[in-house]
Amino acid sequence: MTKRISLTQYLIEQQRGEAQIPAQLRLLIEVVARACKRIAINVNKGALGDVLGTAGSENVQGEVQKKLDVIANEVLIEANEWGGHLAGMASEEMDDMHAVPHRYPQGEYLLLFDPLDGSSNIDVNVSIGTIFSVLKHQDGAEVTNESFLQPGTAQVAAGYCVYGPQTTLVLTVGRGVVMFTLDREQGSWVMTEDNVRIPEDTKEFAINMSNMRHWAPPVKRYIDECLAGKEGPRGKDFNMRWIASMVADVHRILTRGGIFMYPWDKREPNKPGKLRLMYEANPMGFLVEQAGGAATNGLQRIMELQPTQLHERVAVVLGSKNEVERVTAYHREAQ
Ligand code: AHM
Ligand code: MG
Repeated sequence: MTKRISLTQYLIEQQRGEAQIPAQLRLLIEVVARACKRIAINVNKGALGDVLGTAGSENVQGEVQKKLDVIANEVLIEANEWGGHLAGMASEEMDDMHAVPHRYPQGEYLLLFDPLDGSSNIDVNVSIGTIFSVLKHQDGAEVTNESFLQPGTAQVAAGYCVYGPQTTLVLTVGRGVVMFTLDREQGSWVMTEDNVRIPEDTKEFAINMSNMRHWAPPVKRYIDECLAGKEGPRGKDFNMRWIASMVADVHRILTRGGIFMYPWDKREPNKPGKLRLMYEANPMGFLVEQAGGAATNGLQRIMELQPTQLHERVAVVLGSKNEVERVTAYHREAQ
């Protein structure tokens, strides 16, 4: 029988081994993983559980919240509040950060999450996910929104859970990327990939093509060259995939390579991009880099950007290294 490694065993080995992750961080990751199991149960119920449709509220970004956005947010808060491993949480679905109530012990970490990414796919039964990022909190300091404004390079762990045909948890503690698949009969996370690597080259791109007329010239140039295929300057045919759930698109890239882009565009020129730096771009950037890929905003490495607000948006170009470098070079040339 092949040996099954559970998430718990992996984390205990990381605690003892070279990574030496502290016990509180191990607990935090286990709690997030447990919350993802509960979210998966709700996602799977679908129409049977009265979890589909809108919640009748808007988040701080003026986006209509789905019932499952709200449920997933509550599950993550409830699960993480009382364990003593956190000082505070921040979520795409909450205006301000959520401090751990005084009745519970304060921990050393800050947890950020997009509780349910890909909200537009919930009701149509397409893969969605939870994305999370972990930062260290300054000892003894009061927790405020500013406490979270640390660059992606300060992350001590990041990951996501994709609720698709399989439920998969993808994780980094800064020592490569590992994947776990939920074994529903046992209720446990079983390691199914121990060293995820993104190929440096690819023939597959992911971008919302309907925005083409709004793109900046470097993005248009890159995609035009891909579309020109064998006869064009790239000398090879490209394939396109766009799931419209960042989690699912990034999961494909971590599985077989590719490039994902949500660039700045002219629709709302004052917004740097659609995706959120703290809940989406930073954790995905960390995972992608740990798997040998790259992540930029077209000009700079995403993980080095200094956030100025909790719900900051950013342009995103990530995935296979050589393609990300090409898009970034096109932006630099156009400056
Ligand atoms: P969400 O956090 O409200 O779900 O929005 C983020 C999503 C990403 O998952 C996805 O990459 C993108 O928005 C889809 O955008 P579009 O609607 O332009 O296809
Ligand atoms: Mg999202």
